Amino acid sequence: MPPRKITVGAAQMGPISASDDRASVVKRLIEHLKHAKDRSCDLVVFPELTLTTFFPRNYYEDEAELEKYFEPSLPSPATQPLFDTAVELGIAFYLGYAEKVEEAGETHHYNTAVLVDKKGEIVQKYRKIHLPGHADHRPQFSVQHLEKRYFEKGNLGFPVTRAFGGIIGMCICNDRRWAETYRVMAMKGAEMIVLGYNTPTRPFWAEHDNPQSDFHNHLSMQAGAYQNCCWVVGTAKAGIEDGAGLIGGSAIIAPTGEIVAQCMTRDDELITAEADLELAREWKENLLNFENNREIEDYQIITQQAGITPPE
Ligand code: ING
Repeated sequence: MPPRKITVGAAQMGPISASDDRASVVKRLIEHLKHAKDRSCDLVVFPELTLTTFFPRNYYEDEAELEKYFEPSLPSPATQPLFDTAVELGIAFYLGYAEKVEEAGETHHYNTAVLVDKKGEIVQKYRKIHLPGHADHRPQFSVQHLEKRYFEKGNLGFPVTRAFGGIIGMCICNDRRWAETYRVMAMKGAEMIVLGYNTPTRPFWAEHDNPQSDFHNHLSMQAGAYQNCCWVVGTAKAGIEDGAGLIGGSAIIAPTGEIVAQCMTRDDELITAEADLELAREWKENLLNFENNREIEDYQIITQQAGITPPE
């Protein structure tokens, strides 16, 4: 089969402080788009919650204080310049943000990402399903991880969409650590899965950094890519945000599981690759052919229970 190529960019963002306004962040995102244009990118992947600091690290007593981190619409006045520039340059993008939405007369809050096409239209929305951390305030820890408090579980499933001559899936951060995330989208035909992440160097259950943070980050995405014959693009918000560390390591991973491009800093850094969506065909059709090899009668437990039931 002739190659089907997408030139994709992972636009890693360095730290965003709680005191940084959206205009200054959007300016940095636009700089990324301009560099991506110079490298003929079709699609740029920005991080999770990329318009603000990673605010789930903080406990907010004051509701109004927390609400400041949510977008009541997208595009919003602050993000419109990003959409306008993307259309001008003819670049599609994935953007992670905190979504506030009124549905059936109720207000909901999600950790959301959208895929915006080259005409500036939102062609796919995803709301984060695997929300890590805790809902209760844990003052004994210097850093919180309150995604379970601030966001509802996503209600849009794991969608895939036809775009750029292929089929694109999306997820967000912690989703990448769960094998089911990639499998569901691959079973819907995903050939490239794009995601953003904010991964603290210090896990919310410990008062010490996790020395395997970078290894686990790449392991999760490389395994997902290889076992599902998908390209995986993971983009970090990185660096020290108001004293709290976030890993970098943004990467573009081929369906072979190999990292073809990786960020080397914890700052704003763009990496790009020419992704041939046909690269995995021989694997998809042979060794990892789902139709001929998956034994679903033996997998029932996976959807029948969440936890573990060991033998007596
Ligand atoms: N972040 C983390 C992630 O899965 C986490 C959750 C926190 C993992 C601390 C490890 C240590 O990458 C988000 N935002 O899901």
